[in-house]
Parts: sequence; structure tokens; C-alpha cells
Amino acid sequence: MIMTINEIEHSVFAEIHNTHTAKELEEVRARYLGRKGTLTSVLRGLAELSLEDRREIGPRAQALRDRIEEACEDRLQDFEATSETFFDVSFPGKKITVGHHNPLSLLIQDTEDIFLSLGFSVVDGPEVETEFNNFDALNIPANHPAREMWDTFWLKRAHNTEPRKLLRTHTSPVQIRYMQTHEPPFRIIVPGTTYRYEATDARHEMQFSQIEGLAVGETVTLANFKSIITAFFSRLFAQKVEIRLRPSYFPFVEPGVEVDATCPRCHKRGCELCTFTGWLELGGAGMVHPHVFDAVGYNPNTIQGFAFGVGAERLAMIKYGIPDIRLFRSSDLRFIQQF
Ligand code: YSA
Repeated sequence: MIMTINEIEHSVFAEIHNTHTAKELEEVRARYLGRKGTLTSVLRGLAELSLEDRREIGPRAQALRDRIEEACEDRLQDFEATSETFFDVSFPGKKITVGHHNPLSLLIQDTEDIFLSLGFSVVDGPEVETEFNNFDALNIPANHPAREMWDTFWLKRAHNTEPRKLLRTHTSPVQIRYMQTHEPPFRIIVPGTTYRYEATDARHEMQFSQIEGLAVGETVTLANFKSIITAFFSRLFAQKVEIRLRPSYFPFVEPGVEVDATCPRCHKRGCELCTFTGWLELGGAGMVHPHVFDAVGYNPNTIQGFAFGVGAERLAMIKYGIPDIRLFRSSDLRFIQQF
């Protein structure tokens, strides 16, 4: 047994020193200290020795084991200290995770690119709005029945005398903000988050996004709108899309229209997406109401313009085949990683 200990002592430290990788080091360690290791066998065999031999060999074997552990630890630290230049090919690789864009961001990015190429600017506005911008200036005074179209989150006031604030129910108040501070002619789009106090389901959320459009000048017409919106949807869905305008009512436009596009999935043949009608309802639009121009100080006799508003999640759901609007803000990585 003494012979074995001497042999181990003679070879093990050189072997440790000659290792180049953590894996090699672990192999050496296992050869001596593993379950079937040479020194482990010696330590196990101590029980069968006489008391006298045990007293002599036991402490030597234990001390040798401690020195081997220490030498392995030192060698490992050598590897770690030089790891910047030392590449250990025996280590398992690290899984690289890459971030993904939410499809709503992709949709808004595409929309901005298309409208920028059509001569529009991209404009922003606050999510906390005044009652004036969200309703009054848009020709929806207090007690107007049309206010019921927008179930509103009102913010608490410190005093009843303060003007009321709310979470904007649509992106249309940015029309007011922009016109109060700019002179026509201009063309803008406003992508942004909006809020409505309503029950959620596969097509409705309390927090969702809209894309507002506004083009104002002396000669802007509804025909201009039809051609712009046809170009937009055709490029967004990467196919030729037909547009249909149906009479509708929004207090801030006259005339007001509902915008339908041919279904990009079935090309008008009829499918589940378009409930077998061949058409999809994509938003509201119209010619800006003279009362709105009055509210921002424009002369409605010389200035005219079109405005529109579309639901951004709705467009992304169509474009990417997403069945439920609640997925967008679900934080479910299985959803996000598909884009
Ligand atoms: C109309 C005319 C204009 O000249 C300018 C803008 C508009 C749009 C108007 N401001 C508006 O909000 N109309 S809307 O209530 O019909 O909403 C527009 C789109 O927002 C809808 O077509 C729908 O796609 C989306 N939307 C509305 N409520 C939603 C929603 N998306 C998800 N969840 C909800 N709760």
C-alpha cells in the first residue's frame, strides 16, 4: 500500500500539471479520486489493515488526497485566469437567444415606411388627453350621444374645477394638436396607443393601437384618400387590394365613410376571415368637418382635408394570421418567437 501511495505521489502532480483543458483535468482527478480511483481504493482498503499500519498509512493517504484536490483546484484556476485567450473546445456551447419584434411593432414599422414613401410625416401625441382634444374640438360636445361610441377611462381630478383628463379613446385628438401648431398643406400619420373601457374578447382589447391619418390643403379630396388608402393596403398586404367606401357617421367628418378592403386571404372569394363576404372592414374616414377646422382656427372656406383611423392590431391580425388580439400583449414568448 505504501508502494501504491508512493507511485501515486510520483505521477499524479505531473499529470495534473500536463492537462490543458478542464475536461482533461477532470479525467485525471477521476483516475485517482473518483469512485474507482487508485487513491480511493487505498483509502477504502485502510479498514482491512492492522491498527498500526492504519495509523501510519491513513494520515499519508488522507494528506495526499487533500494535496491532489488542492492541485486540481489550482490548475482549474489557471485555466480560468487564462480563459480570455484559452478556448476550451471541450466545454458545451452557450445557447444564443435572439430577441424578436412584436408583430404589432412590425406592422407599425411597415406602415410608417409606406406612408413616408407617400409623402407623409409620422407624428406622435400623448396618451393622457384633455376632454377638449379627445371630444369637444372633434365636434363631440358634452352630452352628445356620439360620446357613447367611445367608452372612456376618465382620470381623477384633485378639484372639480380642473379640466377633465382621460386616456385617449382614439388617435384623432392628435389631429387637433397638430393643426393648432402647424399650417397647411401637410400630410401626417399618427400611430399610437389608445384605451377604451370595454370588455375584452378575441377582437377587442381595453388597450389597443390605432393609426390616424390626416391630409389638409386647399385641394385635398376624398378621391385622393381612396387612392392613398388603396396604395397603402396593397403594399401592406403585398397584393392588389380593392377599396370600397360605405357611408358612415363620425362627428368629426362630413361625409363620413367606413373603409372596406378586399380580403387579402381569399381575394374576394369568401373565407372565414372575411365571414364569406370577400370584404374586410378596416376603419373609418371622411372629409374633415368644418367645425373641426373652426376649433383649430383654420378657415373652412379655403381649407379642406381627409382623415382616417384604422386599428393597428386588426391589420396585424390579418397580415400575420393572428387569431386573437389578446396575444399581442400577452408576453407569451411562444407567440413572439414566431416573428
Ligand atoms: C374615423 C374618421 C376619421 O376622420 C378619423 C378617424 C376615424 C376613426 C375613429 N377615431 C375611431 O376611433 N373609429 S372606431 O371606433 O371605429 O375605431 C377605429 C378602429 O379601431 C376599428 O375599426 C378597430 O379596428 C379598432 N378598434 C376600435 N375599438 C377597438 C379596436 N381594436 C381593438 N380593440 C378595441 N376595443
